[in-house]
Amino acid sequence: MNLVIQEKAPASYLPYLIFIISLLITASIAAFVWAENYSNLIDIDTDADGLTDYEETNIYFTDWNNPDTDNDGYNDGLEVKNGYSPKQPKLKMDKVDSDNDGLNDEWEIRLGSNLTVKDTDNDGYLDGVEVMNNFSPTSSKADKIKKRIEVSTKNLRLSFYFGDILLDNYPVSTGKPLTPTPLGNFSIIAKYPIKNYNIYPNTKWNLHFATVNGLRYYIHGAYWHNNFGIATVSGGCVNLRYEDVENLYNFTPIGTQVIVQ
Ligand SMILES: [Ca+2]
Ligand SMILES: [Ca+2]
Ligand SMILES: [Ca+2]
Ligand SMILES: [Ca+2]
Repeated sequence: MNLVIQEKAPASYLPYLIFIISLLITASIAAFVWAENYSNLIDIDTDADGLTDYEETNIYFTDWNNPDTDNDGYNDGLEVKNGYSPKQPKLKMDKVDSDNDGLNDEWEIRLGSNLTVKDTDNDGYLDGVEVMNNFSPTSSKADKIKKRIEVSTKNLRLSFYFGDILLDNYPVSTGKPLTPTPLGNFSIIAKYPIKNYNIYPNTKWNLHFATVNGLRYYIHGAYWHNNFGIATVSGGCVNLRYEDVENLYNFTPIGTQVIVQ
């Protein structure tokens, strides 16, 4: 066989051919080894805090060489897992706005925007202003993105969506069996920062979502009980913890769809 090949290929080209083939083989091996090492690098967790170096550098902006970036006694990975900021002691991630652009760190991470850059898509509008007004913080396209609130009266949870992305999920308390929360497809009719409900004055962050048989139903904060996610205690409204309801209120425009199941 060798003889046949030698006869077909002129002798003067043969060394070049062999050289090029061996070069190609070397290059493929090098590329393979590099890819292996690179993928290993992405998985490396130098300080063993549960977040990879890649995540620390590119997503959470924590110190990849210090397991407790904010020095509060809890590892970065543990804090992230439990919804706490690894950058600010004792604060939940949705209460920290690292770049002061109006969008909290938790929502930045869920939306894929940068929590250290005020205007991720560089279109002249702050990330928080865009999300508040239903625009994408990561794309300069002018298309609006629909938000949606879903309430489960069975699981006592409220889910808040930005398009297909789940922004947040909160425990709620809905109507008691004799005064149930109306089920169905509604939308936000009006917003009131403060309202007086009979014996509960100065109630904060009220989203009017339905009027049934002359009765108005709201999603609002409740300071007089702590049954969120545990029991139905309301006269039909959807009660949220004060610490949760402010973000929801601020980022829910009139007209937002509300589905109660
Ligand atoms: Ca780490
Ligand atoms: Ca910490
Ligand atoms: Ca940002
Ligand atoms: Ca922007």
